[in-house]
Amino acid sequence: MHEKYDPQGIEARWQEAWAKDRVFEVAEDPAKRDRAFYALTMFPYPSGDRLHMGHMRTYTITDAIARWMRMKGRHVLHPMGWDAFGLPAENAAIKRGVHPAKWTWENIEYIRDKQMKRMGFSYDWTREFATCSPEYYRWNQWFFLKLYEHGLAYRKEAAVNWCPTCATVLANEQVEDGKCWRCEAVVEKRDLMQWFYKITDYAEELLAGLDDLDGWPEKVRAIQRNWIGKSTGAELAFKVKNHPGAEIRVFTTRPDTTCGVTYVVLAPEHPLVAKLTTAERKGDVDAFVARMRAATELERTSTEAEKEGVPIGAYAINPFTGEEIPVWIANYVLYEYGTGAVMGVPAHDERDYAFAKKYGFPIPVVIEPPPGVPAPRDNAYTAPGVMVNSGRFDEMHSEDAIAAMTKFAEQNGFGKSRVTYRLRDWLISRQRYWGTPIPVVHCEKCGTVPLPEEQLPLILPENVQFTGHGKSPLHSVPEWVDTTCPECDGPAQRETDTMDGFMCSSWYHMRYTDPRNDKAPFDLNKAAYWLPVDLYVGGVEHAIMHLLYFRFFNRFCFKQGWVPSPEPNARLFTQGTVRYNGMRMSKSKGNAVSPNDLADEFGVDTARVFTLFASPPESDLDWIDTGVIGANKFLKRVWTQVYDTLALPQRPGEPMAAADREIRRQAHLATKKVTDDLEREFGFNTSISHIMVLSNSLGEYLRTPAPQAEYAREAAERLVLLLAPFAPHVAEELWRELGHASYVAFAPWPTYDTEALRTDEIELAVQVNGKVRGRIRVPAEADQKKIEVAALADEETRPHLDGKQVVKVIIVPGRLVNIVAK
Ligand code: ANZ
Ligand code: ZN
Repeated sequence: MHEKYDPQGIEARWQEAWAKDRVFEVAEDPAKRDRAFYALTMFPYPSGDRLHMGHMRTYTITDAIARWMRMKGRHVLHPMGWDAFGLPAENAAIKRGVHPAKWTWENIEYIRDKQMKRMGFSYDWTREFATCSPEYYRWNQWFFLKLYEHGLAYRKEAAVNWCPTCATVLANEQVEDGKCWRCEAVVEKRDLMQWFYKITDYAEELLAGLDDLDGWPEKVRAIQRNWIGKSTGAELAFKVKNHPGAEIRVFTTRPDTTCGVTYVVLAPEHPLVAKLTTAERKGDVDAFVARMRAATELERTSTEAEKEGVPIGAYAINPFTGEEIPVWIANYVLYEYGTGAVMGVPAHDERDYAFAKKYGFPIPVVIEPPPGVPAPRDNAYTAPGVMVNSGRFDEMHSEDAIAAMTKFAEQNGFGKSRVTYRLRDWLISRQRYWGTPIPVVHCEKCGTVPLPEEQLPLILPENVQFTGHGKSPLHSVPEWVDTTCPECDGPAQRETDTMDGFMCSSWYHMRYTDPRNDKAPFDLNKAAYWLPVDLYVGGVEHAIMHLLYFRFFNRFCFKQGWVPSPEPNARLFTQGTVRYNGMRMSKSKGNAVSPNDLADEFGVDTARVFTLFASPPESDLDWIDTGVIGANKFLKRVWTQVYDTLALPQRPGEPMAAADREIRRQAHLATKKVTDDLEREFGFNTSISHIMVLSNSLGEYLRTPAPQAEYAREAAERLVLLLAPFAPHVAEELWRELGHASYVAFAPWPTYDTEALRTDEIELAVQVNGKVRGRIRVPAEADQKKIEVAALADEETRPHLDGKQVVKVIIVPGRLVNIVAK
């Protein structure tokens, strides 16, 4: 009998057994279809930094759920893989001369073998893949071609970060405080032809779909709603004086304010700027435009940024009033949003008010506050009200005027109602090496030609130079770049942009359902069997980009009939961050707690239990070293208790005593509480504390004069079963010791007997100043305080206390309560 808890020994042994018996590998079994459960954690980027407990927490959360689901009889798919393309690999190549592939594969091996596997996560490792392998990224290329066919992939000019010294394009992450990460030269903007996915075509359905995602945190849905940013309003055309045929189209959410427009503003990039600027204004305007191009969008439009602009010398005509108003350009108008032009209404928009004050525009009021509401002093009135100075629309309610004026504009051919989204198309081009090559060629004769599917995968060449200078490293391989056109067989050049890494993570959940398929990205039946993902766990920092692209891709595939649901996952769980000494745990802050060190010192079950116990999974967690020791002591205690239980002599025929009834009650009560807490909100921390209570009760029971083997065993078995999702290795070991021949990982989750939960109650008489006034029923083990509260709350007794003050409550145990009142 090995009574000493030797975590490293048992952990290695059970991990080997799970692998040997392939217990977590799953296939599509038709008989289990209704019980299929797909648990997925956002897969890691195999960087040079090793995983710390902040990462491990996420995997532990999903693993605990996956294990719990198996015990509940679900058929669980729980995969793991590697989001393996990305910039750090390329930076390592530039800085240290290691090839990105070598660097990446070495990291994967370390993290998989020395870290993930050691934690005992119940993954089906046969489904593992890395997105940087051609077996995976060929399907990125295939999806690109499908999107292209559907008009959802296109090329247009867009700005990139450009380092003039290195003569190279920089990723956003390589720009630090506006300077190059390598040479610190000031970064410039350059326009290049780049590839985009037309996610804006899906804006409305991505927005509407959020309403049905009730398994997602409201916080994440709100972030996405805001990012998609739907605005309803009107597009209005302003004619331009002395420019017959020219029209400035503005987007406004407030067409009701149009009679109060005192200027019109174009974005500096707007094509009309060049056309409408007068000769006298050209110098100032060109200088302003150049300055704006150098600034980032954030700098230009942040609420703190001073609003500034210059007139271009042209005049627009208000389509409602016929008034002539000046045309300006200004920093705050975004070219990419709406129509890239706005009408300025100083009296009813705060930004316009400030701008008008600064540059001296008139501020005519066209909406009065409703009667009784004061107009603001020295500010815009932005709420609805009564229309004034607006001709035929006067006296209308301004909210009705929105529709009425839009209709008028429509009837008179100068406007229409319009919806705008803040969402922009997804720029997928990266001028880098370590990504999926975009499968198109550029032919002088045929233009842009997509590769035929049979030519996939288009393999990333290996022999490239990483200098950090000049064009993308792919340009250093002319034998790869120079090719023939699939259409005309003439000379052509390959596209040298690679795809954004988010492409890989947009459909990986589909690939896990059929990871070795070399005929298609996945088999439709397999996808239909497992999808949608039942539970997706990851960081809230992915609320926008990844989770939006993930939804976009899934919706695209759903439209083609490739996946069974429009949304990729039913439930989303975002875990809190792990802090150490008050700061977010990270390698760069030097406060990363290594899972390997914990495993060596305490075993991984301790690391898992502490991680889940220290705080609710959605909250931040403060790593406390003494807490780890506490978790370790708890497991040691459970260990000893199970062996003590096994050592009890059998005494058949013994009647059930009060202590026996109590330990049985505790065992069933813990079962109920853990089950309820897991069902409700993944309450791992409270679940573990219920298990601790059960362990305390078992300890007490074992110290009573005559504990019975039968009841101790029932409590011990439940202790082990309830602990199994959290501390799986300890649980497997003790389960075998308790005489079970199969894995606890698949043991049925215990149910509870409501009869066993009942406590014995006793009746007590309640006296007020010595006279019996009522009777109460309380649990036999109720303490003084509980009895007192129950007596004072008793319906029959209460009237006799009216107007009196309770001086003292005397309890005669088992018999009565006497309330002394004056
Ligand atoms: C006139 C007006 C009067 C406006 C008023 C508001 C209040 P959201 O809700 O964010 O969609 N706008 C339109 N296009 C713009 C652009 N490209 N760059 C910067 N601002 C732009 O905001 C829509 C409002 O933002 C529009 O309605 C327009 O100002 C401005 F009392 O038009 B409004
Ligand atoms: Zn051609």
